[in-house]
Amino acid sequence: MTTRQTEADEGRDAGRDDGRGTPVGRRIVLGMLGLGALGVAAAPPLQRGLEAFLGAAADKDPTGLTELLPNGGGFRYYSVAASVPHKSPSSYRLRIDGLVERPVTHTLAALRAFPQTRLVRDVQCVTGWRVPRTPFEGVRLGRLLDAAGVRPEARAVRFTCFDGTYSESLTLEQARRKDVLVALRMQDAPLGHTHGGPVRLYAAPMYFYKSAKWLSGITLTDEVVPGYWERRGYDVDAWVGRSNGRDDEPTV
Ligand SMILES: Nc1nc2c(c(=O)[nH]1)N[C@H]1C(S)=C(S)[C@@H](COP(=O)(O)O)O[C@H]1N2
Ligand SMILES: [Mo]
Repeated sequence: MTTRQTEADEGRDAGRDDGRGTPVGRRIVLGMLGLGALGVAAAPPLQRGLEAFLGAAADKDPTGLTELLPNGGGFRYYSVAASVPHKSPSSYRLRIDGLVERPVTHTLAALRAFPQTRLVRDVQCVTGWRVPRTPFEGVRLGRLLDAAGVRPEARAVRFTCFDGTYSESLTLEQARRKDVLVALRMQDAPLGHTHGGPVRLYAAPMYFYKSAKWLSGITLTDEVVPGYWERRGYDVDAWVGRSNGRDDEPTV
C-alpha cells in the first residue's frame, strides 16, 4: 500500500496510456529531444519559438525528462494542470482578500512599484533535485500583507493560482518571514511562463512545492488550509531538511 504519492508517481500515473505501455509523457518528450538539439544550433528567433513549444509540452511532463533539454537550467518544469493560460504583463492581476482591512487587486505595475528584494539561495524539490544559487526577486509578502491590513483574527495565508488547480498555504508567521517573496523575477530575468510567470510565490526556506506558480490569489484565513500536494501527503510545514522525512541540507 502506497503511503505517500510523489510528484513523479503522479506524473507517471497520469501519463500512462494503458496498464503496461510506455507513458505518453515520456514518448512526447523523447520525440522532442531531437528538436532540442536543433534549437541549440538555431538562430535566436527560432530558439525563442522552440522554448515556447517546450514550455507547452513541459507543462504536460511531470516526469522530469525536460531537464535534459537545452533550456532546462537544472530545473524541472512542473504543472499539475494540463494547460495553463498565459497572462501578459498588462492582463496579470493579483487579488488579496479574506481577513484584511483593505481587499485589493494589484496589477504587475503596482507590484513593481513596491520595494524589491533579491535573494540568492538553493532551490530544493521534495523529489530530490536541487538547483544551487538561484536568484529570485520581488516584493516581500509581508509588505503586501501590511499594505492590505491583516485583521487580528487572521492566522494563515492561502495562495491560489490562475492554472485553476494548484493551491498552497503558510501560517501568518511564516508568511511574514523576510525570505518569502511574491516573485517577479528569477535568474535575473522576468519570470517566464514555464516557471510560473508573470508572478509566483518564492518561499526560500521551504521545499519548492510551497512556491506556487502562476499566483493569482492571496487570501487571509483563520486557519491553515492544506494545499494541493499537502492534501496528497506532503507536509504543511515544509522546511527543507526538516520535513517530509528528508534530510537535505537547508536552502538558507
Ligand atoms: N501552480 C503550480 N505551482 C507549482 C507547481 C504546480 O504544479 N503548479 N509545482 C510545485 C512543485 S512540486 C515544484 S518542485 C515547483 C517547480 O517549479 P518549476 O516548474 O519552476 O521548476 O513548483 C511548485 N509550484
Ligand atoms: Mo517539487
